[in-house]
Amino acid sequence: MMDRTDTLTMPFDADGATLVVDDQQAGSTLTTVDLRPAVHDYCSDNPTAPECLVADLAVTTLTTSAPPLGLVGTAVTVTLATTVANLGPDTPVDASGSITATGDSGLTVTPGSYAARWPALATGSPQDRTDTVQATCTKPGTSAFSAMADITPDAAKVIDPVASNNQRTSTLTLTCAIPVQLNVRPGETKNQVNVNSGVLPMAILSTGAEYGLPLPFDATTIDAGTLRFGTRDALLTSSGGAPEAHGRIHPEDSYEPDDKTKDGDLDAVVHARSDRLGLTPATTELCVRGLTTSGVPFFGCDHVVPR
Ligand SMILES: [Ca+2]
Ligand SMILES: [Ca+2]
Ligand SMILES: [Ca+2]
Ligand SMILES: [Ca+2]
Repeated sequence: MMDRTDTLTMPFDADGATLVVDDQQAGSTLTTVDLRPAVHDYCSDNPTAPECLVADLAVTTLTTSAPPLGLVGTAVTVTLATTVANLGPDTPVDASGSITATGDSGLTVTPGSYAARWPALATGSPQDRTDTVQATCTKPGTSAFSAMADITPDAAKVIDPVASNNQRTSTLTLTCAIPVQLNVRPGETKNQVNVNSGVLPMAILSTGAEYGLPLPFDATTIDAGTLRFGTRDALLTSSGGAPEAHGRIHPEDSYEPDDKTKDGDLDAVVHARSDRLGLTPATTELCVRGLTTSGVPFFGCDHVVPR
């Protein structure tokens, strides 16, 4: 038996993708050759050849945005905005790439990656796309989120002469609060609030991982000066809300959410002026956010009946 080497010569086709060698007598495929690396090598060496194209593709912007405050165990939506451009000279060219999002050890991010397509990307006509991912904190405080976008020409005959602008990253710091249990009007289940006047008593409870809360919380560690009371939207998306009316917490064994039992450990009884809470007759929920003395954010809510 002898090995033999044959050479198959064919015209150069810059759009060729695969070469299939068939054994016609046997009716079978002998081999399939990917021509793209050969085309790419040829055009890299001869970018001015008439069969080849030159287009500097670039990821020109990548921005990431998220709500100012998330909750441990609850996903927030992070928005990734990407703009890509063809800086020429040849135009238009089809391009593709990926948008990838990752978090540090305190974050889970889904989905982690999107395949991106930018068809007929032309000079002077950048293309935008927006992707969203869900990020969930597994610990309170700050976590690092990072996104990356890249672009590459689809055709092997298109040479991108500048590699440094083919990829861009964007980072974001997410802040997540420990979910806590608030009890509006401890000892009363109706939780009626006069929206026009009065000082509203509430208890922020010291809890274990109970009442559906993912982590334990010691309410006696609250930094009273950081407390804000208001609607969920006002507290999670802006820095609004009413402060603690006396600027201090009252450590006291207050009522559990059933408004009947006391469990023996100290909670934080707090107060806020009702007319500063931003409640309307349609509001069904009053919330609190703040920091512990060691700077850990927390957030919790209870139902209310404004009148
Ligand atoms: Ca480029
Ligand atoms: Ca109550
Ligand atoms: Ca407790
Ligand atoms: Ca207690």
